[in-house]
Amino acid sequence: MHRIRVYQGDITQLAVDAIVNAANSALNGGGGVDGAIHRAAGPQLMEACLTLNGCPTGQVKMTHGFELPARYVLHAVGPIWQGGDHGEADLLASCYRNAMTMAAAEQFQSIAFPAISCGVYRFPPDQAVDIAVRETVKALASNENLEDVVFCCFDEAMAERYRQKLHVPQGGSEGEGSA
Ligand code: AR6
Repeated sequence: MHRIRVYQGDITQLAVDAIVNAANSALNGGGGVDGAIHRAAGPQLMEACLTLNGCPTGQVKMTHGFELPARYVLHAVGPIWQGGDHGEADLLASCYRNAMTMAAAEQFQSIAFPAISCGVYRFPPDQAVDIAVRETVKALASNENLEDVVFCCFDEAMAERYRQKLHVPQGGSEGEGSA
């Protein structure tokens, strides 16, 4: 049975088939979750990323996880929020869709997403959570293999947004989604 859950903490600690990175289009590292993933994965991750010739916004490219507990990293490039009329919602949806398509192709059983674009790229979090949940639920309907989809949030406020959207009891650190 498919499970969607909310986890508050550091995505680099999760032993899943793939964690998703909120990368930039040069795939050359940065701050936020991207920086944390590169630090935890070790220098081989940067070497691997720099062979990929970047990644357009809305697209996803895959590397190994190297020293991470996760086997793979799906580098997704979210849109920079520019007011909402520059295709930001579609581009963010495309990140989730493409990551879920890749997870299906690779027959992953587990995947963890950070809140793509919700940090320095300033995407409004409520709208981002709507998009993340909508696209993953849609993709799960045609994926028999994926058993564990984790929305990993660094901070409590963001975790609570996902719990509300997924109807997980308030304050629960983890739980089943019913969206
Ligand atoms: N685990 C889980 N979530 C995290 C972690 C972590 N270790 N660290 C931060 N977050 P951001 P963006 C949350 O800024 O907005 C980079 O420099 C954070 O609280 O990492 O897509 C890239 O190179 C927030 O909710 O990503 C790009 O240039 C969410 O992750 C740019 O930032 C995303 O925040 C991408 O910006």
